[in-house]
Amino acid sequence: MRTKPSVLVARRIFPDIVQRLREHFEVEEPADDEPLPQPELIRRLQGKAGLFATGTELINATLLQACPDLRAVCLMTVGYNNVDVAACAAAGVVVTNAPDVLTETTADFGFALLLAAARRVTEAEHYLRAGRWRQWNIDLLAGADVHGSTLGVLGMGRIGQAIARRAALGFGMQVLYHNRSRLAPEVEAPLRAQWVSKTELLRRADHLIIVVPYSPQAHHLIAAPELALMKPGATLVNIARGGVVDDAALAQALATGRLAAAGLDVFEGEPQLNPALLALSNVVLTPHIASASLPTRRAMCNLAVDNLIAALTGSQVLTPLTPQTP
Ligand code: 8YV
Repeated sequence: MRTKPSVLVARRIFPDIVQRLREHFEVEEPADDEPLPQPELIRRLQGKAGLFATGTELINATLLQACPDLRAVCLMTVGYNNVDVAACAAAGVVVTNAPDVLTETTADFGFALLLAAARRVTEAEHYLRAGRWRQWNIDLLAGADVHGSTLGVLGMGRIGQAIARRAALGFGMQVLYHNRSRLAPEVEAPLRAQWVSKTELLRRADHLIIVVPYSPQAHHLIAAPELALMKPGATLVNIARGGVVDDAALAQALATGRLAAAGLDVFEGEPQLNPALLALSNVVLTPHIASASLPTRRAMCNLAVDNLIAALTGSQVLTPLTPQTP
């Protein structure tokens, strides 16, 4: 009998998804649900042909050199800034991510943060729970309108486009976007979105939502100089990656009232947070859950499993990041 290839599942996932993996592979599950530091990851990957990765594992040349049996790294995330894709390609290791399956769920959450920040939803709840609601006031917790305002989308990939559709069609917003490359006219037109320079985007947006992938070039793409260009009283939402926004500069802009509010799902150095953010009431903070609906998390896992099966049986993977051999 042929032995099944071995795969490592980096973090705890749904039991039935592990069961699916067991139909094809010898599976090692994590002993606990802690992120694996690279030396431990390397130790566990010895003799493994595949890795089911969850987005926080560091996959670089050091790991590849130390794990000669590794043939596939299949991420359940769309972001892959934790993986040196070029080094994997050079080592003959297939890398896949999980685009598309999380687009709409993540766009929903971007809107949830935008609405919560602009309309002061969590601040209002804290106020009420603290027993501070005594009477009606004309401007009690009054915020900014979302409908009919101007939305700036920084990064116009799949998730940016899903947000633009919601904004234009559902909320009657004017949508401006900035991306390194302008969308093709046939993609742009149904979104009713207009490409502008980054400076114009910052100057004109009532609400700015950040959806660019992280890369060293995107580090602190929004820092003090960019925040200074934004409209006084604007809202900022970050569902991209920690590090794209300079959190200290943002906290400062929120503390002075230069920006009215922010909604943040990702942070520099997460799960640690800049304490200045925690001290503010005009920021909605969530623990990197933009893709976290149960159906979507399951779809992300299943796509990673489909990719692992394809990669380790010599078929074409569904969503490759490394070049595929024809
Ligand atoms: C993940 C994400 O949950 O897919 C991504 O890139 O940011 C999220 O969907 C997160 O990366 C888990 O680490």
